[in-house]
Amino acid sequence: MEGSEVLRGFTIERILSSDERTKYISVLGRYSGQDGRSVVILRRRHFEQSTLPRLLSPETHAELHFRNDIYAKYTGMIPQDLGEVSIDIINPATDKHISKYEDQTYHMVVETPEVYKLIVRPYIDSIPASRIQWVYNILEKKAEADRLIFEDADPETGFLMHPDLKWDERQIEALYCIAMVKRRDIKSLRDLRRHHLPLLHNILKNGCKALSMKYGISAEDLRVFCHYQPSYYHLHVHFVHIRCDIGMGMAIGKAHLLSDIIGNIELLKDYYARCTLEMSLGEKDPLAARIMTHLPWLRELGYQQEFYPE
Ligand code: M7G
Repeated sequence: MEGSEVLRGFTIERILSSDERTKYISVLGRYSGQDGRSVVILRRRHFEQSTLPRLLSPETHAELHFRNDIYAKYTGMIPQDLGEVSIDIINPATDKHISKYEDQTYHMVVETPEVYKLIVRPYIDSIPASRIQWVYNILEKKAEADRLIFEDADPETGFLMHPDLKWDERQIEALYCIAMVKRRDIKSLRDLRRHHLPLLHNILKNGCKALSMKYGISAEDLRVFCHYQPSYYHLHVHFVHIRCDIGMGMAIGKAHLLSDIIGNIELLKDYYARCTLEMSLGEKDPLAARIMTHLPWLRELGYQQEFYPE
């Protein structure tokens, strides 16, 4: 489906989440004639400085609400072409997608190496490879090849850098890019060991350099981090402008700075095999359900999970 056709036949089932501050709403629905469900995410765009001369001109029609002394409030109708929204569509959406975009309660979960081995890793291994088909499409240049920012083709230490789905490349303060590693055997930061240091150093150094060359941004203005847990289990690194507020995506218990990851592994070669990681998990995340199910027998084995509610 292209252009104006993209929302034809879509009926709303329910709102998954909405955020007034970031002008964001995610909606669950169906396309007529299709069995699966879809998630549509709408985001209002921030004002671009270059459009201000038009926004603050008679092209904007203003209707007065009230006037009081030196204060006045209006509702403005801005020129049609400046009122764009960003629309992301996931079709068909899996239960995991729906839970990811759904408003929910979060809890802190403590993942010891045993919990990782006994619960989390089997869960990761049970996820169908098709969930990261979009990653393989990027690596094989079957998708987004025209959006490629940088490529290091080395099979061990190489990566590809692209603008993230969350960024439309309009405003530098909203910069959000993603470095996808070439090799396919690293699921998450839990798999990282000392022999991966050249890969990690390469991403940090040449990822920042590539963004500096393409967008003129300096390394000091970038947060460079991995998520744990990530949504997609193929190692990738987030590069985000320091002024870009991505909410939970950069919260403690989710974002791990790449420079910290490197430092930890430099101190202890198998740090991420031995450390306990505390993380926030949404109640509707399938992994949270697994951990809840398995905790009773882990407790019998002597495992203490103090923070997860009964
Ligand atoms: P994550 O840490 O696995 O999950 O990061 P998160 O969504 O909880 O942060 C995956 C990153 O890949 C996110 O920043 C997504 O916005 C981004 N992403 C997801 N998809 C499906 C695509 C895609 O098709 N193209 C691009 N360029 N980025 C994507």
